[in-house]
Amino acid sequence: MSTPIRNLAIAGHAGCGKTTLAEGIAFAAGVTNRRGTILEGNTLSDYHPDEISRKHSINTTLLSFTNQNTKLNLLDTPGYADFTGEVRAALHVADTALIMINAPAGVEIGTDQVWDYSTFDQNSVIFIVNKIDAPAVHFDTVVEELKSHFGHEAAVVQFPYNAGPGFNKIVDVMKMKLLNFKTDGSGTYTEEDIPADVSEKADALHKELVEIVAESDDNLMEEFFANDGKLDESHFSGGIHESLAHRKLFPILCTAAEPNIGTRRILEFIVTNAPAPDDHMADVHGINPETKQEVSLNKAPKDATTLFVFKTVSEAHLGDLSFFRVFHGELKPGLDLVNEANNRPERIAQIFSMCGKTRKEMPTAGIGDIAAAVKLKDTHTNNTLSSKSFPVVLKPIEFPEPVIASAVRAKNKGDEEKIAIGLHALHEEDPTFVVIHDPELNQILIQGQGELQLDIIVKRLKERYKVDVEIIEPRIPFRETIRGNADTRYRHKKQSGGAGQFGEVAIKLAPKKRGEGYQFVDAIVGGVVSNKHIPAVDKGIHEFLGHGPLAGYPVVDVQVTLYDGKEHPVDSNENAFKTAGKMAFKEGFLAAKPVLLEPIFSIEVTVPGEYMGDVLGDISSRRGKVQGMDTKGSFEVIKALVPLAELHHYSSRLRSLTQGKGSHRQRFDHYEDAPKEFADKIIATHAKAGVVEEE
Ligand SMILES: Nc1nc2c(ncn2[C@@H]2O[C@H](COP(=O)(O)OP(=O)(O)OP(=O)(O)O)[C@@H](O)[C@H]2O)c(=O)[nH]1
Ligand SMILES: [Mg+2]
Repeated sequence: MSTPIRNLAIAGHAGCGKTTLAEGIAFAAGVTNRRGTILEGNTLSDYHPDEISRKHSINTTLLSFTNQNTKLNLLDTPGYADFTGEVRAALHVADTALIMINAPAGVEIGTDQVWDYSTFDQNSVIFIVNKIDAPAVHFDTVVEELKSHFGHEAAVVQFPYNAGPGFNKIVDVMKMKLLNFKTDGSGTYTEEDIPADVSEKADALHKELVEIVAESDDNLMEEFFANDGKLDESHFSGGIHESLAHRKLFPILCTAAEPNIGTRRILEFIVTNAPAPDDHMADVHGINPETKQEVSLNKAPKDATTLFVFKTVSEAHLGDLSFFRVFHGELKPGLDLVNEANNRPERIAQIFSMCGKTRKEMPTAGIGDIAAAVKLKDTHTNNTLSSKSFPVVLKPIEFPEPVIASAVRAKNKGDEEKIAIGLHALHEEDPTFVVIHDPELNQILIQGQGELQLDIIVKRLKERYKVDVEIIEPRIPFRETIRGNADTRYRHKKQSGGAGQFGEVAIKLAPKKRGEGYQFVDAIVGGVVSNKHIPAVDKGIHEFLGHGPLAGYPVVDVQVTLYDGKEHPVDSNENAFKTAGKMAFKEGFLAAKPVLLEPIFSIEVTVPGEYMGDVLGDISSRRGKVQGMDTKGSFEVIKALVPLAELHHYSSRLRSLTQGKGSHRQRFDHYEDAPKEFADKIIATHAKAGVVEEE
């Protein structure tokens, strides 16, 4: 029989202790004989130099190891909002989410976020309340918060006996024992009787747990009553496993990962109770790329293989690694699969079991397993590889939309192409990082989840592609339009040597509604401008629309009516009418109360209530208009409209205003007249730049 597998992702708000816990679990499983720490920078999962120097995780790290005859694939995800794409990807392939909470802080915005992701992916959830050794820990309050945020399926399996500094005793209401942990960092514990002062509490919680689990196991209640209101741990197992797999129970456990209290019991708990891959994903569906019909992997032939790539890493010392989960069949080196995204064949070379930066060659990866492959030719994150006999595309990871944009400029001329190649490769590695070459603004825009992510991208670009760029403010895509009407006549006449140029037009300009665009109306009567010249007028104006007369930005929403003109039998031609149209338009536009339009974004800011005042004040100082407020759990959600020109660095500002507890999303909403003073500044800057250009 093949080894049972447990796929777990540790997720939670930044700094709650995920990496420290992962280290403790690996240590308890015997992977290492010395526990690394964040302070010393020697943990298994934060091995990247950026992670060591910044003291927090940037990448999801896979720690695979075997314990008690079970293979654990533990994904340690970063908590910082900038790297939320890593969390989404990890939860997409994990069966169980270990959602960690920083006890002194309670449910934070990052907790809520990962909960939403785990709900989306229907992961089993185990809550781990960490840092119980910190001063001022109110465990019961955290439990209340968990229940009110995530429902009454959140049930206590453990509570601390001596919370606060020196914490080392946990009451386990599944075992109905006091777990007394050694304080020497070894993580070992002895089981003792539950002390009398908490026995009533333990009994009540034990009963609560039994009642929840009994919903998935009919016999449990009878056994419970027959046994004097107590159930042996072994009787729980089947029920806990079932309730977890069906999201009927979200057990709450507690730890102090740093001093290694509680960790070993977490390892035992997940090995025994966490769902196996086929408990959680019993029936995976995908789309047959040929028929476009939904297909079930359960219907795939036994010898067909399907795998999904959820992460790509390219590092100098590791080479290109594609992290995957096997969803059907078995993977062996030499196997030929097809990448359904581009219909190209991929031959699997070596496959590796990963434990941080250590990799160990595997002869085979079975169904449900998570591992890494090297040297895939043309496979990226979110691609499905499948056998020819059963082509399928699995549901992709839904990466979040970018929340910030910056622009980059090469420090050295001539590097542009290398920069483009490098940024493209970095996007393949991290799909939440988006590169756009904006021809209108003539800038390379880089977009992502936060400034830290973009800083790291720039650093990687330098390290790997040896090109230096600086991050600059992106130009704002202003627009120009008119608020009034105008009527102008323009004669273009040139008589210099040879053939002359003659074209005269009279046009009326009128504003149109936002979004209606440019419209040309031919109202010539009596053939004063002959049919063959009329399109030239339109064309001349059209060519001009890209660079408006006010400040060089595209012109939108103007109606132009050509109602009169004159032509010359010899000198009139297309060019003459193009020029006449253009010049008439320019004069008319400037006479028709021209205005500068600026893009307005709608933003949604989520913050704990206590920061509302500061955040609202900041929004109004950015010329923002609040549209509404809502409550989501213990957070306030503010909706507002803010000009893009005022949103630069907003995510960092919000982070500092709320001590990292606020987050925001933004998207383009509409264009609006820029306030006069602001518009005048932009127009003046443009005029100055124009003068420089002409010099
Ligand atoms: N007092 C105390 N400190 C802890 C505990 N667990 C972790 N820490 C400390 O908290 C800090 C953050 O720990 P990490 O393990 O890096 O937390 P993380 O959740 O992985 O952080 P990110 O990956 O950046 O989100 C480190 O300084 C740890 O030493 C704990 O149980 N008690
Ligand atoms: Mg970490």
